[in-house]
Amino acid sequence: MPVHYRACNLCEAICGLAITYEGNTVLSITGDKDDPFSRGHICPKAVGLKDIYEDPNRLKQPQKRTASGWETIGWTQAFDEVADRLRQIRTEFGPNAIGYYAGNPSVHNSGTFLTSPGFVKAIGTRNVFSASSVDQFPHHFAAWQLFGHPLLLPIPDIDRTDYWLIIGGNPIVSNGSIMTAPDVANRLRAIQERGGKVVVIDPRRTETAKRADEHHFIRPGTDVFLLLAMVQTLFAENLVRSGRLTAVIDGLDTLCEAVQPFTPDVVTEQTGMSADAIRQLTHELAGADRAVCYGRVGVSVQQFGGLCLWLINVINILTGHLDEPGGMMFTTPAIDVIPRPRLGASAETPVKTYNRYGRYHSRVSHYPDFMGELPVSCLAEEILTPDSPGETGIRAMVTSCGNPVLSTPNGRQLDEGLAQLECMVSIDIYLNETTRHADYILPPATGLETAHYDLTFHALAIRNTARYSTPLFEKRPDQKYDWEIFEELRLRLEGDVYDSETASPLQDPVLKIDAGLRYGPYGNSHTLSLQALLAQPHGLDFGPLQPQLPDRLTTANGRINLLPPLLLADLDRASEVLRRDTMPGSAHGQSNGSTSENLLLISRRHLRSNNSWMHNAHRLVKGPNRCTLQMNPADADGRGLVTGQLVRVRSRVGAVELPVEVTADMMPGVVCMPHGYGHNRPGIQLDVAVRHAGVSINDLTDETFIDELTGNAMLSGVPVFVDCV
Ligand SMILES: Nc1nc2c(c(=O)[nH]1)N[C@H]1C(S)=C(S)[C@@H](COP(=O)(O)OP(=O)(O)OC[C@H]3O[C@@H](n4cnc5c(=O)[nH]c(N)nc54)[C@H](O)[C@@H]3O)O[C@H]1N2
Ligand SMILES: Nc1nc2c(c(=O)[nH]1)N[C@H]1C(S)=C(S)[C@@H](COP(=O)(O)OP(=O)(O)OC[C@H]3O[C@@H](n4cnc5c(=O)[nH]c(N)nc54)[C@H](O)[C@@H]3O)O[C@H]1N2
Ligand code: SF4
Ligand SMILES: [Mo]
Repeated sequence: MPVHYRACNLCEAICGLAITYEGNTVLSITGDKDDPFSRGHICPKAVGLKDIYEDPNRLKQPQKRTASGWETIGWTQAFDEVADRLRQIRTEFGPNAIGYYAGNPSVHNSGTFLTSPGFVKAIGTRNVFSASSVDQFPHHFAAWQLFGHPLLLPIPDIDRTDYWLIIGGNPIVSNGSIMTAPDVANRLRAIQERGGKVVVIDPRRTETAKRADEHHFIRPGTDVFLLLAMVQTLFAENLVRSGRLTAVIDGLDTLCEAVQPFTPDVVTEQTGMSADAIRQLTHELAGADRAVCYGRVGVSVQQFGGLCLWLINVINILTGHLDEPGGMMFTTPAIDVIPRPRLGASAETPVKTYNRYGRYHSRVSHYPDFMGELPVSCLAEEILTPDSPGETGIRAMVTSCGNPVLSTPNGRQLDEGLAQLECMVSIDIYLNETTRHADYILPPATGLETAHYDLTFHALAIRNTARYSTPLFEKRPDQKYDWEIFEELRLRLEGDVYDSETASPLQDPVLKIDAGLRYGPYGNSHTLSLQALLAQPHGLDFGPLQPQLPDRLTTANGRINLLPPLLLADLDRASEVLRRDTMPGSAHGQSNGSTSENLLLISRRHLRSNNSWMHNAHRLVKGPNRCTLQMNPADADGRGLVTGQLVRVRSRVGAVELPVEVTADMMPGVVCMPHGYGHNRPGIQLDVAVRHAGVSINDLTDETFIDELTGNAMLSGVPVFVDCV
């Protein structure tokens, strides 16, 4: 039986797969034991690739909304009509009248990754949004402020660490994020087997917490105070050892002074963590030779996400754990997209620094842009708020690889906004909660039908690796690749006239991948190329991460400023909240109505789900209902609730009903539900998912709760009220 080897592109772990097949049928999907990186590991979602390939609901040809329902049309008609509609709107109202939203699979898909930016540029709009602002803007912000470029993200070297502090991440379920590490469970166990320790800080006793050596509950959204107290302790107890980096860091004294008020005792009440526990953690982290402090979605989707990620980096720097084996390190990816501005810089041509922040602002709430995007929390208001003098709102949307109706705060409001658009185009494989509003759906070939090089996740991996996957199955002649869709639309939108006869030919992005490999760090001297990778179907491992500071810094002066002005200013915002006790949901917080009984809502993931879009794979959704509200027994008893009972959860923006699940895994005062459910909207074509509809957590999250510094949504710690139905 033939076997096809490829990387799974469903999550960040990029596991190697061995797929046996016959003709056009997948017979089995197992882990590729010869993949040096994933070593045979896979999770249950891998079989989802077969389900997606075979899914009768998956769209393969363009769909057009007509008075009598959806109509299948040809590709040329679809490209021409979409381009005409968008061009008309651009001519009449200007480019900003067209909005663009890119969802998560955009970065799991090299075709989209390499060609969608050209299309967005051809539209010329500033109204660009993505899932990054409900996910990892704070990581990019901190990397930019400290190291000079938002993509220069440090990765925890967990294979060589002896102390792993995990704050707001659940890698046993998520399989790791901003840390491509297939088989986290065994890597975590290896830390323990070599005498190391794993500590988790999380308002829920997660699957990762259960395997760790220690777990501490923390009140949602208060990590900034924990982290400030840790930095304060490092200074106060003389634990600062910045080692090799001492020569390149600035601002140590200013930082020491700025954190002085935040002693462990001062933050205890807010965080719910004892001062002793905070001191102990700090001593352990500082005392371990090889240690790393790592934070992920839980600390990013907060009111002070930017400060949290900055502080996590600062803690690693001050304890000598940045750019050292076993600490936070930088990758040397085979294709490196981060410029090296210091190369060739001189007095005449000074270093060109990154400046894509605050160059323009959103029309209604005046949020600053970051990385060429605006916060998705303000997308709905940009559609729904009438034009202001000299500035038009969004009248048309293009979505690609995204389901923002389920994945962004106050999804109901966005639902309403999308329904009012003059034109909407979705590049997507499903007719779902978001794309049901489209006038055109353009479905690309996907998964097993496509070639893939993981530009993003090799750059975020705990080892330097590279792998190229060829398509397993040929796409049908009437299907298009994502890059063909973006390129066809780009060519039509770039000029005022488009002539298919004279238009330049489309360029397969594989050429860019080949060039990237050849000119990358393993290219010229190590002769890496596409050809070389094709000969290595199990992928290549170039070894562990290497220290590379200060050379890798892209800051103007080649140094690290520990307390950049934007963060210093934001520290005042945090101090003020601590002083006046105005966290959302706190006694004096800005919750609705009576505050005495509110609970704080957080989210969770499940091993068998992938954000909002894999609930149509019957093998992944079978079993007990997973869309439940987890609640601590003390909170349940107080409300007379037992497991299985239907409850109504209310927030400022909406209400949902779902069964309660009483569990001591939740911190008292905190409730938790999964995100990505809510497949109960009319007009969607997801036959399996609608039978496991659940309700959407983002019908409760609040678009006005935002990290003002970075523009990231605050999804954690939303005040809610829970009553019996
Ligand atoms: N409350 C709460 N909300 C959250 C989160 C949370 O933890 N809590 N997590 C946030 C995070 S981290 C993220 S990343 C976002 C995700 O938010 P989104 O990216 O908006 O949502 P997804 O569910 O990933 O939707 C993926 C879409 O891509 C489509 N798709 C799948 N494969 C392909 C393909 O090959 N090509 C194309 N064109 N389309 C494809 C699917 O049909 C689906 O419509 O959600 C965020 N929302
Ligand atoms: N199976 C599966 N895997 C996935 C996904 C999926 O949907 N399903 N999604 C993928 C995506 S898009 C991403 S971005 C990654 C995310 O990867 P992770 O960040 O590892 O995953 P999460 O489950 O979101 O973990 C966030 C943790 O933060 C905790 N938390 C919530 N609020 C707070 C808080 O205020 N403070 C602290 N300290 N902790 C808090 C939550 O309880 C949760 O355990 O996972 C990816 N992998
Ligand atoms: S862990 Fe992620 S990459 Fe690995 S098989 Fe599961 S979904 Fe695919
Ligand atoms: Mo994400």
